[in-house]
Amino acid sequence: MRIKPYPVIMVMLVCTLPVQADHLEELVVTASQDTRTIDVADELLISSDLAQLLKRAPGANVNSNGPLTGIPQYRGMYGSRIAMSMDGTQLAPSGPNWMDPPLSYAVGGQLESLKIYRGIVPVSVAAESIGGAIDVKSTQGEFGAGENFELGGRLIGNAQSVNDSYHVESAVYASNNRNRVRVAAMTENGDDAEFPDGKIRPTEYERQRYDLGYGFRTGNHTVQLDYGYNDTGDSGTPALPMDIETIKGDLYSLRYNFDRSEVLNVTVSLFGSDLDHTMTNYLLREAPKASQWRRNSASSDNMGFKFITTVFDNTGSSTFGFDGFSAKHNSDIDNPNNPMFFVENFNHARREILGVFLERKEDFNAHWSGELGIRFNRVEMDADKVNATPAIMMPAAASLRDSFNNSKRRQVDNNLDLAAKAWFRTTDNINWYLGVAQKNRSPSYQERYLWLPLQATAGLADGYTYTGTIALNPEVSRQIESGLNYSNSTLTLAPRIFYSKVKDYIQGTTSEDTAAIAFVRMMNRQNGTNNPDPLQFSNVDAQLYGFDMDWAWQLNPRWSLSGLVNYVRGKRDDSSDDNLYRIAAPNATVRLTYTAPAWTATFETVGYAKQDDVSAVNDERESSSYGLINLNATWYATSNLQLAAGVDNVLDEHYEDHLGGYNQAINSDIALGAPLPSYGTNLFARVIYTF
Ligand SMILES: [Cu+2]
Repeated sequence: MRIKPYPVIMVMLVCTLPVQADHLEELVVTASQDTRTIDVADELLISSDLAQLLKRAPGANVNSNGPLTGIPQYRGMYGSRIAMSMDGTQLAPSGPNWMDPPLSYAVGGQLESLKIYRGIVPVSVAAESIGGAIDVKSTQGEFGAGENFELGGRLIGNAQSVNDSYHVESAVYASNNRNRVRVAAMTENGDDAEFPDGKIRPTEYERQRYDLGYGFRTGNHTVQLDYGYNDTGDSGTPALPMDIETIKGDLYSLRYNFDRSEVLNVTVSLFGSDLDHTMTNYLLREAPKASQWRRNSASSDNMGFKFITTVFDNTGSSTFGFDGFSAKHNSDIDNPNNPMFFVENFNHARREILGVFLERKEDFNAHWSGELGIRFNRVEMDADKVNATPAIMMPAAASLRDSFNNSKRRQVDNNLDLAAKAWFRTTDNINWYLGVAQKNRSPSYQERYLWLPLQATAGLADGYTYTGTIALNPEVSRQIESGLNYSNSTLTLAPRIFYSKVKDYIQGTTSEDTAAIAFVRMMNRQNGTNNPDPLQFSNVDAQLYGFDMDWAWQLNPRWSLSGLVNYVRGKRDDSSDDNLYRIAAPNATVRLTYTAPAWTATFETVGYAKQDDVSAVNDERESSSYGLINLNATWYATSNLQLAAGVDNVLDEHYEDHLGGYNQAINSDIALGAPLPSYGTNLFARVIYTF
């Protein structure tokens, strides 16, 4: 991938506003003071999992349970702690194990940019952003200059050797000065991936995606209507107890924008999605005996809106607005060999959030600037009564069902978020930064309403069954971070240190529910399994702290060096001295890039330290250090044609990503419960043709 040092002007001029990628087409990762924008079009991402791109921003990483399931991690927080928006819309995954994380609904080639907020997220950006925020923008096509329609488009194809996969997509845009239309389609397919000692089964995947968009513009007003259809077929998730059979999703959004540059900007959006998902433990992996076949049919119905207004004045801008999002989840388990068997895993589990916010950005003078934000959120959750065959047959399960059905399941949380940031520019080269915030996250529906011990944990993939706790408190994080942005004509550095104290951090703890423990032990006797006693989602206290930095050094007009350094530590902050689970190991990346007029080439080394700060309660295993070498080159053959090729893991290193989970599928090459190995040497090539 190409990285050039961020020009001096970027850090200097962009005091409070995120830089738009299109202003700086040269850059792959665009830095502003508090965001990193990855220009997806220029980015050489071959993986079908867009989340892998996050590894190119400081502080970010990915929890992976399969080839399509990357769950963003940022500074040690992950899952629903990270807000994710796509063109201003959001969605809740249909899978109770996050087989379809929100980011999996974004299609690489149709994206303009992937923006990661650095550290404390402005309250205007997302309702709940305790751990960070990611903002994805798709390419809508540009309005034309005159009344005649112009046609353009893009064709992208790539292939990789490690899993014999291909990916083909095309987008066609037609537009004049008032109308724009977009039609796009994508198909991709991969086989089980190889590692140096065999194959990782099942990691095959198949997915299709279709998109339609229409925009209308008159004067300063724009209306945009978008529709997307996602169709994922058989796809493996070896770190989880089941594999994806289908994920079918309809995504809608309607957006109105009024934009008078530097005066007033108003956006109103309405959006929704209908996501349906099935998964099984018998189609892609070796099936258990007939009585233990399980199929889970799950869905989420999502609806939301956002109204946001920004008024600009001489010294800054004020943003205010309100937003809402509601998600309704169902999840039912059956056994195709036994029509009598059923489990109502989640029955109309609902989560509704309404928020109102106010934010002020101010340039006080040539040296000082700041941002102040306040947001109030009201979260209301509820779930309907449940039942299951085990609850009819076994007293322990009956007791769990009855206590769930007889409890007050409706819960309301009132959460106050605050964020304050200040920048102080001492010289033309250095900009100091200090930020403090209080951020909340109300529990997920799994954390509150998982009534029967199951591995339905939004993708924790620790192999434990869990039960929820209806009365959980929201997590409250109090955060402080500091750092500086340094930039001269050849060198850019942006180090940050951060510390968060999280009150009521939600973590699985050893269950004290005798019915839940009895149920798991009884199932073990019945099925000949040896699942450990269950965990229960509980409020504990935690702290997370660390350091991250990206840097770039232009050696001369042709050669540049760039890289990342990340360190995060997460541990309990209550009577337990345990560590937090699934925290990225310390790591660093260094890239050497040669840039010629028509091509670039990059030599990349990635090093991960061992992770021995592991969670005892999650039975997390320590992981070893490793180093990788990756190579790639891009040739801009003509103004319309771009060719790229490369090799990842050149030395075919056998290594285990600490965030890659443990094997739960029978495989002669990898023992059950062993850490899943990462991919071996991968040759890849990509063609982009623009017309
Ligand atoms: Cu699933």
